[in-house]
This record gives sequence, structure tokens and C-alpha cells, in this order.
Amino acid sequence: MKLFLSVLTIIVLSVTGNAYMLDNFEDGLIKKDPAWFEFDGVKLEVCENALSVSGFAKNWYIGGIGTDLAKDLSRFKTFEMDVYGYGDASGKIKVELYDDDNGNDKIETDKKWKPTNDDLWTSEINIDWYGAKHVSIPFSEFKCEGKGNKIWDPNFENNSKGIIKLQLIFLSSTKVGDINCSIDNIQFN
Ligand SMILES: [Ca+2]
Ligand SMILES: [Ca+2]
Ligand SMILES: [Ca+2]
Ligand SMILES: [Ca+2]
Repeated sequence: MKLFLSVLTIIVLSVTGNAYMLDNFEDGLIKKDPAWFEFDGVKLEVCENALSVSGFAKNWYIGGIGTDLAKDLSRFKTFEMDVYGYGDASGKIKVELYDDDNGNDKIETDKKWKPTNDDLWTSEINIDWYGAKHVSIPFSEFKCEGKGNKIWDPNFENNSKGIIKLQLIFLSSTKVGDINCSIDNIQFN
């Protein structure tokens, strides 16, 4: 019985103990734990313990949110979150992970906000469903933008602070349109 229980404990720990939950919005606060910053035309509200996102697009683009990570993500394989959509053409979310390659804990950017010395890893979620869906994107499926070494470096080697920032960019499904979705349980797994 003892052996059975300890085996069971190990199994339970391995299922629940691995994820790094960045935000489940249970505290109702956007600027705390973690502190999200927002930019451009995005409208945010914590509603039923999830982040409700809306806003109007100018040329597809609405705006975004971001938070500083400075985390070693090397033991994780995927970016995950729950996305609540409102059917076809609910909008798109571009996930951006900033990988510090020149070891200065900063992302230097050009006028178009593209990194000049570091990697930017991106993946796009097209929300075309109604209701909640768990989205899981392996890091290996992220595309490399920016001007770093084009290698996924999630660790603290060479004075780097690993993956130092996460941003979510919200886009409309049409050139002139809007976005309407909720996100929750943003995590690395
Ligand atoms: Ca929640
Ligand atoms: Ca919070
Ligand atoms: Ca840098
Ligand atoms: Ca890199």
C-alpha cells in the first residue's frame, strides 16, 4: 500500500508539477503578478477569472500586451493558454517570445520594434472557434525573427537572462474589424 501511494504521488506530481503558470487571472489584477503592460488600441478587462480582450483594428492591427519574464525556460517544451473565441473570424493572436542573445538583459529594437541584436520567436493563433479551447504550441514550431543567433536559447548561459519578454499581439481577421476573445491560464509546459 505504501509503495502504491508513493508511486501514485510521483505520478500526480509529474502531471501537475511541471507547468509554470504565468497567469490564471484569479487575482483579478492585470498590473500585478505578473505586471502586464498594454499598448495601442487594446481594451482589457478581467472577467470571470479570465482576461477579456477587445478593440478595433487599424489595418489588421489592434494592439497588444506584454510582460517581463527573465526566466530560464529550458525545462519547458510548449507555450500554452486557454482561448475563448466567438466563432469564425474572432481575430488572431501573435505570440512573441524575446530571446536575449547578446547577454545584456535588454531587447534593443529598430524603429519598427524589431530586435536588432536578439531573437524574436513568433507563432500565430487564428481564433475560429466558439467557446474555450486549450492551445498548445511547441517552441519548435515558433518562427525566428529578429537578428540574434537564430538558435532557441532559453537558458542563462553567456550572461543571458534567457527568454526575457512575452508579448501577445492582437490582430483582426479582417483589415477593418475588431477582436473579441478571452484568454486564461497562460503557461509554459
Ligand atoms: Ca482563470
Ligand atoms: Ca494578476
Ligand atoms: Ca539583448
Ligand atoms: Ca537565440
